[in-house]
Amino acid sequence: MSRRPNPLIPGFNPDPSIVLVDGVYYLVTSTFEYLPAIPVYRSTDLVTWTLVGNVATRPEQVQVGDVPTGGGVWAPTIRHRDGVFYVIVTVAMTPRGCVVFTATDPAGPWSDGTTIEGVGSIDPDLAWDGDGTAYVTFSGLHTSGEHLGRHLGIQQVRVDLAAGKAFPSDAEQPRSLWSGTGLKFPEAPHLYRRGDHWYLMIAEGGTERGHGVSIARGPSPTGPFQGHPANPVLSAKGTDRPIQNTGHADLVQTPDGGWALVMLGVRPLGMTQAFSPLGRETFITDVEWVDGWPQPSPVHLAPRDGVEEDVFDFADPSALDDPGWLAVRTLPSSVASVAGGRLVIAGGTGLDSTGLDGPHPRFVGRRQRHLTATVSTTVDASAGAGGLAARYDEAHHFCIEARGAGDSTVVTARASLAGLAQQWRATLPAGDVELRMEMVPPPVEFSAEASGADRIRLIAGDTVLAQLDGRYWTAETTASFTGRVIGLYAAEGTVSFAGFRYRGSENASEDRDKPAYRASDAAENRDKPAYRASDASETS
Ligand code: 6LW
Repeated sequence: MSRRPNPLIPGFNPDPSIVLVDGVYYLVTSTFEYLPAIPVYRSTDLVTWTLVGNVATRPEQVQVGDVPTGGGVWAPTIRHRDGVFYVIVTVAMTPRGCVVFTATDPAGPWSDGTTIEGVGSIDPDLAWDGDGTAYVTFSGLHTSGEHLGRHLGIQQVRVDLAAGKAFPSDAEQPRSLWSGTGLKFPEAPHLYRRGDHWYLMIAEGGTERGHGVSIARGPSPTGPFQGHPANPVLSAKGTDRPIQNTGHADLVQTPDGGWALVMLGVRPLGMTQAFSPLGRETFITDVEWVDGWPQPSPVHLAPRDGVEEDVFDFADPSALDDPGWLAVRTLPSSVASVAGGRLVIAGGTGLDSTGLDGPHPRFVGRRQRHLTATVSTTVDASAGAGGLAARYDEAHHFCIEARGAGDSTVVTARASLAGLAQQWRATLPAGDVELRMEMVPPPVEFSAEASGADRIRLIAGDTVLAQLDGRYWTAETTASFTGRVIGLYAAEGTVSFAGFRYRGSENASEDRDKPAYRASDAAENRDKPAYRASDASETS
């Protein structure tokens, strides 16, 4: 069995879809209310991935400016035909609805996007039959309107992609297809042709612990489909595997002529109750064909070794053009600018809407990709208030905020969850202050401390302001589809930052089938900062 890294694409990267074109893989994931939307990752070996761009780099493409939390860009599918790449996606709870974007280079630019009238609901897939007729197969969940929450199972329409319409015939109402074994939320359909069969793969059981992948096959893209006798063919439900919630998969051929599934999953930390700090990430597993059916292997944990670093000193005025920066409901360039070796953010005027509790925070951030991570910045808050923040959504974030106070700087650590907030304060000398967040997995032992998620320390200069149990900023507790995004923000006035540094690593186990955390790792880690220079030289 091949040993590809897992997570394949770590951090906030749910709902992966993948395409292979001329020996190159492109993979896209969901972004919800963040911009730019829909990252495009590129690889030639399914191991090393580069973020080459994003599909929606212009706000008009997705119109998420006022989208409610939980809405926005859900579950793209990427496909290729006749030299053109297609991404079809639902921009949930916005007028854009089901949109098809095209590009000849997946790094961009992508088109403005055409809304496909007649495809409501979520998780659209795009496939063509031998005649070139395009089929959109989707999950019939109503996300708005009088039937909000109603689920019509897996549905399909033929579409005229250029006109942006389901076929103009009264008969061409969405048709119901095979919808799994009866588990809740049949979704994430993808259609494939292999040999004499068309395969309809779906997710069912919901995107939490019951999640799984089920498959059916039939003679045509419209079916009739017959389910695999042993569905779901992949699920971590009820197992003690370190990767849970596996589902929402897409099938692809591997460089060696085999097959693989990419799918979403989470890495829960803790004990019987467990919590996933990074949200839903992208994983991969091998697939064998048995009696004409795809049989995925269980998904193994295999984190990459070594230390990964992103260091921005802002000497480069184009630093914010890096495609990994994200902002909330707007582009990073609308929130921040880089000048004179610093990143500058001006706080908003209406604090209710522009603070971290509001829908339009003055915040630019990057995905937390490792369970052990240190993020730091150097801030000058002499003309305002702002600092370092980790965000899931408006109701779930923590931060370290510096505020100029004449000949001193007041630093406040704040933890906010579900409308509750606690803060810790210290007074430091005026001028630049170093702010730092350190995240490490919990110890593995029977203790209250071990039953939570990661341990988080919020630090200003040499002062540890707060230590948090990370369980309150996880996929399981935030009710948000996003993941942890950590970055820089301003609450008031103008704040400037002399750098942004991210260092992440995994305590990879020798035995890749076992959880990555051992009691011995935890005991070693408990009382020390997440990184020492010697860690880097040992592992890189
Ligand atoms: C997505 C659905 C799902 O549309 O979660 O896990 C939804 N799968 O297929 C949001 O990511």
